Amino acid sequence: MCFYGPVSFIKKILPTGSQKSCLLILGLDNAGKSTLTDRLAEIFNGDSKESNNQVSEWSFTLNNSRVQLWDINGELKNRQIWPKYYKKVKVLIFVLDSTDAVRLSEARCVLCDVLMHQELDNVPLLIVSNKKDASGSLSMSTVIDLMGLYRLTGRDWTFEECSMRTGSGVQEIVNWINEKIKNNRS
Ligand SMILES: Nc1nc2c(ncn2[C@@H]2O[C@H](COP(=O)(O)OP(=O)(O)O)[C@@H](O)[C@H]2O)c(=O)[nH]1
Ligand SMILES: [Mg+2]
Repeated sequence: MCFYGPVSFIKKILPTGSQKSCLLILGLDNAGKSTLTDRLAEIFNGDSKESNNQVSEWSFTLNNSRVQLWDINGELKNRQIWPKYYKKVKVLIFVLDSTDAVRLSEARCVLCDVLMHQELDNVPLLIVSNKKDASGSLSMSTVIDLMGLYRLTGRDWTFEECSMRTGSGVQEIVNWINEKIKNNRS
């Protein structure tokens, strides 16, 4: 099923024409995107710009640079709005639920589809394997294997294990964002 909302609503949730560094957080529903977004918003002292069922938008300052963060809903019916954001994206984070082996194969297809978009060719990618605190969380090597990441070559990508619940790995994500936003400006 596809999402067809009123034009005015779609315009409202699309990115505006600012020159900010744009950070996009994608992944399947229930992966932990919004929990990560809340943590980042707190750490970076973000201002909430928009929040509805499709997208949560934040703005913050990082090393004197304005950063716009979009956390977009990962349900199937909402994934068709993702490409509307790709043109402006400078940094991409893709969140996985490391406890859900079945949906990792779905995540693999979805990530593969995302990376087919040429607008994202030179965009640094961080793949976050979330929920490391939970029982049944799969090892890094298993997640990499199930996601087929050994085939992901020719682009700047990194893999990070974390738990949004305990906070483990969050600092590494923050460091990665800092580094990539800094590189963006130079
Ligand atoms: N155990 C555990 N649960 C988490 C973690 N991160 C998020 N969750 C839970 O997973 C569910 C989905 O999280 P949410 O951020 O809404 O996912 P989203 O759909 O990707 O935005 C919520 O019940 C969260 O509390 C984590 O690191 N560990
Ligand atoms: Mg969410």
